[in-house]
Amino acid sequence: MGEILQIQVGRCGNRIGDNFWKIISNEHGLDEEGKFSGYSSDEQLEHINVYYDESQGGIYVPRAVLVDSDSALLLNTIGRRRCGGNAYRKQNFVGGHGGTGSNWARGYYGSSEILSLIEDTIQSEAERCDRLQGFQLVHSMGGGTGSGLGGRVLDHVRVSYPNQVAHTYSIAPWMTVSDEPTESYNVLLSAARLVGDAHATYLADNRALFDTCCSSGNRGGGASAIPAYADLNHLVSQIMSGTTTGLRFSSKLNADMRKGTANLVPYPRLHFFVPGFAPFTFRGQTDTGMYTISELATQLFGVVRQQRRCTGADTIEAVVMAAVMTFRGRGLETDSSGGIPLQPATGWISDPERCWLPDNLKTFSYSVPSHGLQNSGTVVANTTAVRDVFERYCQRFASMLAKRKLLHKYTEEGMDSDEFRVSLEQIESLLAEYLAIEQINCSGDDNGDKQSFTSTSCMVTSSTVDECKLSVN
Ligand SMILES: Nc1nc2c(ncn2[C@@H]2O[C@H](COP(=O)(O)OP(=O)(O)OP(=O)(O)O)[C@@H](O)[C@H]2O)c(=O)[nH]1
Ligand SMILES: [Mg+2]
Repeated sequence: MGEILQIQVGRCGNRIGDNFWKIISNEHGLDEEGKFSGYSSDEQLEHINVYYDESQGGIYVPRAVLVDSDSALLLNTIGRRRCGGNAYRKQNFVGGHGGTGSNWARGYYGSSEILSLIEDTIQSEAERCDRLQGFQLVHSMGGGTGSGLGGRVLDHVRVSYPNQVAHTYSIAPWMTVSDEPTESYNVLLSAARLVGDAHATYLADNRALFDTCCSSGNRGGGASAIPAYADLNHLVSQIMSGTTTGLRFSSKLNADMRKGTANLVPYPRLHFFVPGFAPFTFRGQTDTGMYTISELATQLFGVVRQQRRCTGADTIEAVVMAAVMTFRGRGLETDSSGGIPLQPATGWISDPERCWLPDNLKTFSYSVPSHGLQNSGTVVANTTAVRDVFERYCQRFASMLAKRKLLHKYTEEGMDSDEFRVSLEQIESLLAEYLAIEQINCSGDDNGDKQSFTSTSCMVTSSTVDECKLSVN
């Protein structure tokens, strides 16, 4: 299978990217130096080339470019250690001389020196590949580096590698976790770029991650009841490991980046996915439980249904257009195509006449278990509930823009204030497209059959927001 290059940008992008490598190195049997010490080279190394480059001496090096406008932070957090298979190529660390101060424009229009270093590093990685299939950007949408410089890097790969696929793992901010006033600008400016430049965006929402950690009861081991970034990152990395399983391990239906999401995207712009993982575990904990497919599926459907949205007093239904579920572990039952027949009791409509996409629930199973678990499942859903994330920043963005608040910070970096208006319009039109889907859904299909859609939809109500503050480590 073709190779994938991960580009991790900014503090959040690098922390999560680093966690991802730790988890998958473990799943592929790589020790802390990147040497294979697993149980089955057939199973664990068959597709190792997708994410790792084999260097001299049998060391598997993560195919990653690590970028931060603040090089000290990058080196202090990641560069000084070599654990969990993170034998990064040291020349792939690209750092600048200071952060952006949470300013998208400084990240996007800032130093051309760092940009050309990044481009050169990407090029040398691409030249090492036999058949590069695509890029995977990991970044926060709230930080100036992750959003701005991350967006610039995405522009670059789309222009310079037009035949390759570009996916992003994008972390949406949440005010309880961080409340930099410029975050609303950064999120929407970033989202506007993702609409046109990414083929697929896995949207990890800090609000949903935080709520999941808060509502999951006793953390055990005397750990604090308040989730830290490391707890949220544990969940995101599990999701990333789950969503990339089909790219890294064999199944009857081998997937690549393009095929893996083809069934999820009815229209190219509507490519923002809500991901979920089951069973829930806290960071550092394992779960030796053996779950059946239907137990896991029930939890995963629950994750999708938990995506809630509230617009004023109205309760609106979010529509799940399509979803992919991946199950992992030994002894899972599959059908002849590698898929898993789910019981109708899970409440998913499979009638092609009534779905946004034919065959709108794909299931796959893989025998290699997730790190620390016997059985697990991951869901990726294309649901109109993502409006929730964008809407909560749209209003703030528009009101700050109307008062021209903090605009000078952006225009000082060479940004035209018109770009704010264009980005806002871009996101508003995206929201209108999602809304149109909900309205068609509410008014029924061509046959006027409203009831037929209700089981693919999630009732949305106001989400309970845990007000505890995040302790940042
Ligand atoms: N889930 C998660 N979110 C994070 C983490 N670190 C920061 N964030 C969120 O990301 C946003 C800030 O982004 P950073 O990655 O810190 O910023 P940056 O990309 O380095 O950009 P600068 O503003 O230039 O420092 C805020 O919304 C934070 O809540 C992390 O480790 N995990
Ligand atoms: Mg930073």
